[in-house]
Amino acid sequence: MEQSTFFGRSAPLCQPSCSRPNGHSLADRLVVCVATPARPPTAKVAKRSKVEILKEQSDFLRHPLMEELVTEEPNINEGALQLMKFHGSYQQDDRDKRGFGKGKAYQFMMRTRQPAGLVSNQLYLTMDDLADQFGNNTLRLTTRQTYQLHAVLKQDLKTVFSTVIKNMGTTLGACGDVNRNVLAPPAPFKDRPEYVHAAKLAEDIADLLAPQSGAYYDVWLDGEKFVTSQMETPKVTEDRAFNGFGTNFEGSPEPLYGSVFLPRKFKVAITVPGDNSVDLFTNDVGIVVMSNDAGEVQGYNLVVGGGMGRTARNATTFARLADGLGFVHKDDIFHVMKAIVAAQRDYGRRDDRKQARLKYLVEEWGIDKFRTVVEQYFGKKIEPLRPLPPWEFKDYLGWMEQGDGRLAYGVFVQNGRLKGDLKVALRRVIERYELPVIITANQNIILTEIEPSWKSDILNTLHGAGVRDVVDLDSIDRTSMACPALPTCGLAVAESERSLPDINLRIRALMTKLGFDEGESFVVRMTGCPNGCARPYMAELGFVGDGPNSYQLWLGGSPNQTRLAEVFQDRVKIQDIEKALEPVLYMFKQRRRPGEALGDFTARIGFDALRQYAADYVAEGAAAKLPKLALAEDVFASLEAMAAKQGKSISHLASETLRSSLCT
Ligand code: SRM
Ligand code: SF4
Repeated sequence: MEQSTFFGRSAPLCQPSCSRPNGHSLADRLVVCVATPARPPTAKVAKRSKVEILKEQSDFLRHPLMEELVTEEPNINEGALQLMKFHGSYQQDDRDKRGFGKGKAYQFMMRTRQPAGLVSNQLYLTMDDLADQFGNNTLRLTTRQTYQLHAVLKQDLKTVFSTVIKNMGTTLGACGDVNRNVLAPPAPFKDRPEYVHAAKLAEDIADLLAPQSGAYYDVWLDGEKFVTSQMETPKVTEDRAFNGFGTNFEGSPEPLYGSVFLPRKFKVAITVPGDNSVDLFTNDVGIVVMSNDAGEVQGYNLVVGGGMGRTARNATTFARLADGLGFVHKDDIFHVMKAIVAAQRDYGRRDDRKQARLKYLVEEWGIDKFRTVVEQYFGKKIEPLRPLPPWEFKDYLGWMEQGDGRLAYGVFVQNGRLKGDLKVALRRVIERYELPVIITANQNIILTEIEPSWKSDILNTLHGAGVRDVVDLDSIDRTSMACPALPTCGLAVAESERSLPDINLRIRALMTKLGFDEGESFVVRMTGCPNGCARPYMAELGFVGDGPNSYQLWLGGSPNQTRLAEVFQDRVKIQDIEKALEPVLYMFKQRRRPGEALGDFTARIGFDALRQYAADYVAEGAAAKLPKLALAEDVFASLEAMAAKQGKSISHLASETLRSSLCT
């Protein structure tokens, strides 16, 4: 029998309406009602951002979008484009085509929503066709296991949306102030129940938190509600309707979100102990499936308040790792998720969108106060976190046994861009063998349900298109990611996807010059602005665009994405990347501990030491241009021995020693 827990304000004993519809009666499960938390005062109208008013006046995301979609203009107005995000699309313009007097070349980006990155064969072929017919012949696999289709024209939107919906896809809630795509490991293993459970839970939570008003079908299917939305797990429907503790707006078409939805986007990732293929700590909510020794799911560890987004020169915005919230039992997961969402809904900032993510609420309140408020909406105590093994990053590339006699094959897609021969070859094998696929949170794709006898044909087809096998990949490429940035992203201040491949090659060349082994590697991530879409603040080496052709360098993230990086240097021009990196990499090579990763090294050694080293560093080849100095032989010999001992070059140690004695 579960422990009864009274906490917070004095609460009445539970009324029947408060018992959870989970089969337990009050006799065998003493649930305690807690009064609905007081909402922020209504007497004084709080200041609200413009987007809040637009949401409220939209009739649950319908107007003015419906009107704007049928005008002759190539674009839609501000009100409509804000609503459009909730439907899964952004208005953009091709920034390469901007020019004096030309006006903007308007186009739309459409994002799908696919819990756990699972894509049916039918949807894969549909998206592939849509990219050719209505997009720019490419598809983008995203860092949240979804597709982005770029360059759709306004007049084609309805065709594109309705085609996706009718082919078992959806874009509802892929963007906007709602729950976004729910991540789960792209593990194709049929004999690992914890992974199967994580993927199913991703789907259930996506359903639980999906907008309910029907506006999506009104806009894109003229009101015809498509069958996919009616197939949700019965417990999801039941728990969504439950309103024992003030999570729901009774009678509202949006029972959880209400008419103004959430203050900001909301992101959830699910994983199993030890597998950090989803960058768990960067999400608003991270869920870890906890099983017993027999492999039966017992419940979930929860972390909350992660996020990457920053704004340039605004120190009140920052990347943040999620904090441990606690453990909940298996049957309670939907209730606790609603409770967390309700806390963010009611207490998240609505006056300033730059401060509106859950991470700022958790930061301001502290995790204990946040937990207490969540418990009020949840109706019971959240238990302490249960112990976990260390985290590991898994990329799911190459051949894998599914555990049911079939195989899966993880294909590397540089920066997630499916195009050209690769796109054609993938389509060929996916169509020929009717393969479903999984998109990873690292912008790659996994072909699944492969019979062993198909393997050589699949490999021949892919190799023929230049697809590199996992063993032939450069290890820097393999774990690196870049966001789309230019030319489609309206917020980009620097290149990203188009620049990173070349920068990776330059980093590899520098490492070769410095004598690193060929297999030496670290996690490199790049974004074209500080918003952090490729999660650069978790990388061992992050490039964050801070101006045209200019980047901040971030160092110190861990290889398993559990530690935040810090900014090491601002405004590094793209042509000066080697100059900035060489001292860091040289010091790493000289002074690392056996097997130490770059991110762990830079975090251990500290930025002061790194910067001092860089200031004294004499780049290879540069010595010829510097003033010469003759030394007595015994001094040189001592210097040489000391330099070897300290892992420094002789010039470096000489400059450092002389500077400290002469320049104080
Ligand atoms: Fe992102 C906005 C692309 C994952 C943080 N993101 C954008 C927009 C829509 C630009 C805009 O608002 O006009 C970008 C569209 C670019 C284009 O041309 O396609 C964009 N974000 C992406 C994708 C495609 C990057 C990728 O390389 O895959 C990812 C799509 C994921 C998805 O399927 O939903 C993507 N974005 C992320 C992530 C990573 C994640 O979620 O794991 C983050 C950091 C985590 C987080 O949310 O804190 C992220 N995107 C942002 C932000 C900053 C949010 C903040 O809290 O400040 C913005 C700007 C905003 O929301 O105001 C943004
Ligand atoms: Fe655009 Fe910035 Fe996100 Fe890159 S990180 S896609 S530039 S918003």
